[in-house]
Amino acid sequence: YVVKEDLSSVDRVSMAAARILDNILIKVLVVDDTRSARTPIVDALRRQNFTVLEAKSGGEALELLEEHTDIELLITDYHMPDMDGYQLVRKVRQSLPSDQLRIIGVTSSTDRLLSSLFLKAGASDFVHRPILPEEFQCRIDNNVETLKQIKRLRYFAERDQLTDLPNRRYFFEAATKLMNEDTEKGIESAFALLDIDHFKKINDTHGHEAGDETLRTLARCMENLIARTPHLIGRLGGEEFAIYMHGLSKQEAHDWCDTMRAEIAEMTIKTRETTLKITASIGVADVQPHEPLDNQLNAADQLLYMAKNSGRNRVFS
Ligand code: GH3
Ligand code: MG
Ligand code: MG
Ligand code: MG
Repeated sequence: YVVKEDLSSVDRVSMAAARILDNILIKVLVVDDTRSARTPIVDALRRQNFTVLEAKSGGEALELLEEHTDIELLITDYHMPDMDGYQLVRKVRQSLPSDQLRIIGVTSSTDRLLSSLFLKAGASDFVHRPILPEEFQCRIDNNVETLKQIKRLRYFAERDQLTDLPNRRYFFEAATKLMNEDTEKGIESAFALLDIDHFKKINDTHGHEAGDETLRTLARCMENLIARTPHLIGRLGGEEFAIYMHGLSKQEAHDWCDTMRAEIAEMTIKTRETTLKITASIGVADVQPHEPLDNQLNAADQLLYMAKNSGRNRVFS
């Protein structure tokens, strides 16, 4: 925890620079029917390095939001011919909540009621015209900071602390979504459950710290194998990992897992005091359409149990 006032001016400059570099990743949509009103806002945002899109109407804005699902900030005028700012915000909020999209309404200072209309419709904030650059900057900064905090919280809520892999909760959510999509499109997919063999012995012989290092090394190994695939991995708990293999038949999933099993057996784990080797057993079950995720994983678990019983360091499907 760093108190801002304690930072040297160099730190402060580099922090500001880092913030501006970060902005390039943030896509902003500016909606106004009048070009001369839109341009100063767009220019100010571009100077701040934001990636900026423009729309001349509410209809155009809705199309752009559908096409660019990564837009995170919407700045919209109130008075526009086809759809006013209030209607636009109402429509947008039906599908995009404020943790995904921040909305800043722009209202003329002659009608002060418009700002409360914007907020009622679900806008995160508003500015009055004529826009004061200082105030505009603060409102942008605050909303961007909120977005960043949400991302940080989401990251930690979805990750396992020890291995940094997706955690059980995230895996269940994401795998259920993928599974339903694949089922709907008729795409074959499969689940694997992986469990380290005799992991307790590593803890007992080399200590818990060595056990933790083993889990981290295994996680990096599996992450590398998954990196160029559409598959999803998660740590379900302890020394048990799940993989959703998108687009693979049972046989293909079996072969893919066997390659992974062989890589794991080859891998050396460097702990503070020693180098270790491990093996793992894997159960692979193909997705049964319309079965809940729990049942799918139970099927993989039974196959994992059989892999353990028939000698470990093997894949069962
Ligand atoms: P098997 O081959 O049948 O799977 O044997 P095993 O020893 O791997 O299985 P068992 O379930 O008996 O032991 C799992 C051990 O994993 C027990 C537990 O202490 C350890 N463990 C679970 N989570 C962690 C962790 O986060 N860090 C460490 N170091 N150990 C963990
Ligand atoms: Mg207008
Ligand atoms: Mg286990
Ligand atoms: Mg085990």
